[in-house]
Amino acid sequence: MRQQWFDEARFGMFVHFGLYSGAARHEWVQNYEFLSDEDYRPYFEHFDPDLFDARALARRAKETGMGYVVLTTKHHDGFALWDTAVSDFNSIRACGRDLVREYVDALRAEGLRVGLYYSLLDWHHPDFTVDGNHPRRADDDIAALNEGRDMARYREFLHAQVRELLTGYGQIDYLFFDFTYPQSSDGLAGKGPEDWGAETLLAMCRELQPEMLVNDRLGIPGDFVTPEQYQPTSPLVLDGEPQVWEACQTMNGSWGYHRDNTEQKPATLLVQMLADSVSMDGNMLLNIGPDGRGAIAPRDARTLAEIGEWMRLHRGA
Ligand code: JFZ
Repeated sequence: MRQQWFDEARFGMFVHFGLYSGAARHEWVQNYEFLSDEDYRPYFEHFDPDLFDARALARRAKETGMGYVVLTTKHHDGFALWDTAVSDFNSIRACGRDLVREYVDALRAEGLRVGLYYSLLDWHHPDFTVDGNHPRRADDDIAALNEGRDMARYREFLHAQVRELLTGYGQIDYLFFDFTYPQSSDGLAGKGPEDWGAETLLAMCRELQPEMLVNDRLGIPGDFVTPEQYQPTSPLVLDGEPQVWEACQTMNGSWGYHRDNTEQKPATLLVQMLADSVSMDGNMLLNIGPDGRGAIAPRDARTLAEIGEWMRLHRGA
């Protein structure tokens, strides 16, 4: 069974890190505040993750009792944390580092499974059409803005980037695509499997990384389903088939570092949620958002330490 390691691990760490971490007010900041490329540029110019320590991160995940980690290689803002050849909007250009390389090496050194998150949305790419989820959705003439934009070209770019991730970094165990939205928040048309070339993309994943688990947010069935921010109350079954599932959860309501968000879930609650997931045959992917310098926020570090303590006491061998 391809997903045996995933079933056995039950608990993983999600890491949201990118330019928005420097803004420190939610990973959708560019969208929420209607920021143009120019407005957003300073976060690129000043990106300096001097405290991003992949080894420390991997050790932290392991000490918390987690079996795998999932890093945002590119979030909706389009900024790539690796040395991508198809865009200059990447971490090599910003700070001279391939953070995906550092991350993958660190996980392997700690014996953890390697997960990547990749955003299907891309607010930076000039061919990604402006829809209701786009930072420029409030522009006067969206039709005019979209005239030169061509999702077929974006698709090529998207497939090229995923190919880079699946060929340049050895074995990848897990891929989280994000996400398909038939309608965006204000009721405008969304984007779906046809926009992503989902079937072709999934076939490429199978070809390049046959053992890799792929989630369901391409809008076509994958290897596991991804309830977000809620806990299923029974095992998930579809057409009589038990589903492999993973709930992803934030510590405080924002995925990217949010300095002033203090609604931290206590470790006791998170442990309860993990136990609930496991009892319903599911996994839990618990998120941290390192700050703009790449450091794990002290409040998150404390929570992880408390969970780790519980895991050591109660998980057994
Ligand atoms: C997405 C992102 O927009 C968000 O920033 C974060 O990365 C999260 C893990 O994923 O948000 C979603 C995606 C899908 C759903 C809800 C929020 N959904 O299917 O309900």
